Amino acid sequence: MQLSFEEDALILITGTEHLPEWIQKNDVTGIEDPKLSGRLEKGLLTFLHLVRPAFDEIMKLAKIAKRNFVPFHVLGKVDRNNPDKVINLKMRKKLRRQGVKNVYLTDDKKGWDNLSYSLKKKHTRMLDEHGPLDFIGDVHGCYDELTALLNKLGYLASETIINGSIHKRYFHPQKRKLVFLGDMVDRGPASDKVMELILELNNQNMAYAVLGNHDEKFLRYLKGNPVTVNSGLEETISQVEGKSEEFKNNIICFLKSLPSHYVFDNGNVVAVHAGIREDMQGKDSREIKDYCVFGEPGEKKKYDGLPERRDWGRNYRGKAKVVYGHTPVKEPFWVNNSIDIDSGCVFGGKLTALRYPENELISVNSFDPYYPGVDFVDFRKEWNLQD
Ligand SMILES: [Mn+2]
Repeated sequence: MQLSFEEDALILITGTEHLPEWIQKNDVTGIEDPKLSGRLEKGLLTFLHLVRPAFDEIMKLAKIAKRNFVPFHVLGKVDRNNPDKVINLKMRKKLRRQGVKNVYLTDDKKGWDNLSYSLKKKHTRMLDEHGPLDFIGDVHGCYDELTALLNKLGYLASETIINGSIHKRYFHPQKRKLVFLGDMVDRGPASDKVMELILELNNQNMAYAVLGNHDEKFLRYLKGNPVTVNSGLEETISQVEGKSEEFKNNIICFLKSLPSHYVFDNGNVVAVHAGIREDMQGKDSREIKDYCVFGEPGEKKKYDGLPERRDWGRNYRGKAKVVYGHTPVKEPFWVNNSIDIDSGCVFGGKLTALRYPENELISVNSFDPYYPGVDFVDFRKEWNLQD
């Protein structure tokens, strides 16, 4: 039988004195090993071997896994003739009741010896994608500015006519690729055309995208879930009204497939909408998704009563460069190896791209303040930083 683990899982092997041969010894660590927490923080596959753990001990491990945002599995070899107090077949139910979903217990000796496992690749880890990459901040339906920016960045399109219809193929002479930082829709004049273009670029393996809070809400709307139609969603709805079901379904599929963030280039650069801590990079969980898409949960409230969620960069100490958007700033803002490149195009600012690895900023001024009245944030002033 073949089991399947996530690349960053913590797996408890129990009920047996000897580690099975199908486990890579390099991936095994002890509960007292000081390296354990480092491994979990980095999201490395980790096997832990405890012969007869107490139930509380297993629950403690489940908590540690949760704190590190990694999946937890319990693999146990059970001896039917010698029922153990803790490791027995009844334990499965008990663990599942406590929220440990991945429990594999067997009393089949042969089956145990012949187990094997495969690893599920984390879709947030794109370590082999070395670029060069062009990160683009919140587009918010600004189609004309987007095409102008792609032009300025050197993207070209060739047109061929197949069966009477025009097919556009995009390419960049330097083989560059695009990374959209979320909030592709809402507020602006042509979210429909922006989505159409990004879907096409993605189809042609020319573009990645991560999910933004506006995209997430638009997805919920398209799926027919109840949403409050405000903050520019009304524009997007009117723009996709009357479009084909196929087009809307393609958007649903695309948005559903978007990860909370991407880690590129051997872990050197991270793309995310609102922000991300170092210990979350390359993993995924409900909590990480919320953090990446909506920002750091905070106590401080904005004027409209919604939580203020933008302080994460101030405390960021990670090695990876983090490129993000979400909070409109007059000028892209570097702090602690992170950069906010949402320069508020839809509010009358500009649409900005960061070229990686060059670290060069390229932007196009907004053609029209489509959605005026939003305050640009000045992090320098807000955090009392020196120039
Ligand atoms: Mn946003």
